[in-house]
Amino acid sequence: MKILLFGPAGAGKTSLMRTTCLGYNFMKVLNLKPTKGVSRENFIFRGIMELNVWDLGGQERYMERYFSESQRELIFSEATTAVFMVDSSAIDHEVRDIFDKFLKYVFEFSPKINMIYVLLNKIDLQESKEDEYYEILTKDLDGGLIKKLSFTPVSVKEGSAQHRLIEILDFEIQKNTLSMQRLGKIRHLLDELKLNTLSEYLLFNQPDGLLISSTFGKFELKPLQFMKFEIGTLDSNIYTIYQQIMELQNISNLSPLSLSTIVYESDNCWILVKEVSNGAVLMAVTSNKRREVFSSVMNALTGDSFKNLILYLKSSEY
Ligand SMILES: Nc1nc2c(ncn2[C@@H]2O[C@H](COP(=O)(O)OP(=O)(O)OP(=O)(O)O)[C@@H](O)[C@H]2O)c(=O)[nH]1
Ligand SMILES: [Mg+2]
Repeated sequence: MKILLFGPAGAGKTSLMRTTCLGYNFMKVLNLKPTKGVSRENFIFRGIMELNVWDLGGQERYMERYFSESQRELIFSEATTAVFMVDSSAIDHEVRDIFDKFLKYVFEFSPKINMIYVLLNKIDLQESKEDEYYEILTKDLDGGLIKKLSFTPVSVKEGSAQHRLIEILDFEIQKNTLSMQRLGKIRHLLDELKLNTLSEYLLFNQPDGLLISSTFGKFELKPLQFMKFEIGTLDSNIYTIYQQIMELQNISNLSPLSLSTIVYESDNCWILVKEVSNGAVLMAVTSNKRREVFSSVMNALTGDSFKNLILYLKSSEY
């Protein structure tokens, strides 16, 4: 799926893409350099849909190039989603001309697009004038055209821009038969894991941290911030102890420690977190703390249903 991220320099396009698709926090995008021309990146969104994001650097010299006769078709064709973003704290009347050209070429070269999303960004700033920008962008626009535009005041800093982009992309998932099939299959595999374990399972995508599916169905959750396990002091410590114990027991073939499952304990349940493959993290929440329940979850996480899930996630094409 080709996603166009378009708009004047400094609007926040790259910030939006990195925070949404790579799970970066805002601090990490504070000092981004301007994007040089076209930057294309691939992401797996929500674990089921491949995105090809075209993040188009907004400096004037690049704009001229995108609209030039030799390039416009390459840039604006075959897009499934088109997003136009502005910095509402820096009103610039010349952006209207860019916006008009953008609309013209998107509709001309990607005729399947029936909605263009306009994000009026940086409303966290006091000097933000999103209403004024809305007027500038829509003044004297044809009524039929306005119906094909969806304006949202947002802030990447506060998270509402990411929320809106996720909403837009979720809508694309719903329109995409293949993605819906994948989702159905994953849900089925989770339901199989759940069988006889008295636990609920949630599967998260990496790196965006979004919920792929769960035995509860789909619901709003904050993205999972999952750091890859790294051999730190505690781990290497444990490894040394483990090594010694194995020596004491005369076991020579020492297997590497894999920290693939973490267990959390609360007063009334266990929560197990396990990396499924590079791209996904599974969470199991038990309904109580009985010993049988714990061992049934451990069985599930090491058994065939889990293997089927891994195989499916590895095999499926987007
Ligand atoms: N206050 C505030 N700053 C933001 C917000 N979104 C982005 N910024 C900042 O705006 C600056 C420009 O962001 P970029 O993401 O590089 O903008 P861009 O649209 O990719 O710019 P070009 O690549 O030149 O087209 C960065 O310093 C961001 O930290 C926001 O919602 N609020
Ligand atoms: Mg950029």
